[in-house]
Amino acid sequence: MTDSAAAALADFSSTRQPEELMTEQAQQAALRRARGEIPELHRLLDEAVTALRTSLAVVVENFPPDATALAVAATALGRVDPSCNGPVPDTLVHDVVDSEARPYRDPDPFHTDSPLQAEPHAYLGLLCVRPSPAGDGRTVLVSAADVAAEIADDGRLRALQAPRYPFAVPREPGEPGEPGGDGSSVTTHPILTVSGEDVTVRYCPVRVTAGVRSAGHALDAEHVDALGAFERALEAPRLPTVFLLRAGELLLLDNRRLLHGRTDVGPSGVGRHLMRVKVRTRTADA
Ligand SMILES: O=C(O)CCC(=O)C(=O)O
Ligand SMILES: [Fe+2]
Repeated sequence: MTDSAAAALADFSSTRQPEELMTEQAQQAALRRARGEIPELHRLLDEAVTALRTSLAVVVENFPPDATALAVAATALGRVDPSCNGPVPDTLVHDVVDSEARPYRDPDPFHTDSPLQAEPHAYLGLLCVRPSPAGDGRTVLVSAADVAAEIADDGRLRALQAPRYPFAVPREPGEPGEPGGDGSSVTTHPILTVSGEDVTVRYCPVRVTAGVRSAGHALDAEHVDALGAFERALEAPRLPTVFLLRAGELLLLDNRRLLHGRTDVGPSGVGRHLMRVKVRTRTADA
């Protein structure tokens, strides 16, 4: 994005708060105005949407570090959903901040976001406000299609497609027991779905590991074997794309066709800051 478009978007955003953009109607109205007032933004967003559909991820450079600007741009992809974006309800833009403590600085292994939802969010936007000065905390991406090709075995791919994989649902604070500990709080889904050329994925290692451990949801040997093959494929060193998101870079990604994660963050990386939005498409999953 050019300096002048970035300045115009920052200016546009300075007169609006993210709280004013909670409804789809307000989001669309703001996007229409921004597109009208900033023709270069209009073109850039159209290009980014097209690139995202074909490449599954796109980085927009020189984006203003602003929550309203992020929400307005993400509206080009669909409805920016304030529900289920981090622990606080009604969060349009969630601040991803690496805390001093482990495990926050440990590697964040490959996952998709919103894995417990009936329809996980179609797209994510991650805007880097401040990277780790040490250059760690790098972003890793791998496509569901590449993982399926790595697994290669039709029987295993068929097994991964069964809606039988248990994802542990964390309990509300105050509820007794471990997540998924007694099998009562588990939701089951396919992990990898191959439909012609289109391969989609839903996976979160913490949730699946706890789900599989839960007594009431024992998987049979065939599905355990397929899950093992999936997890090994995620470790294949040549598959991931690894890069450092720099300040002002906005990563838009397809949350159903890519898994994402990040490498570990050393002590000097505390203060790394991303802003995150989650986007639903009108048909839920077009
Ligand atoms: O910290 C990162 O780079 C990724 C964070 C992440 O996975 C997320 O916010 O969904
Ligand atoms: Fe994530």
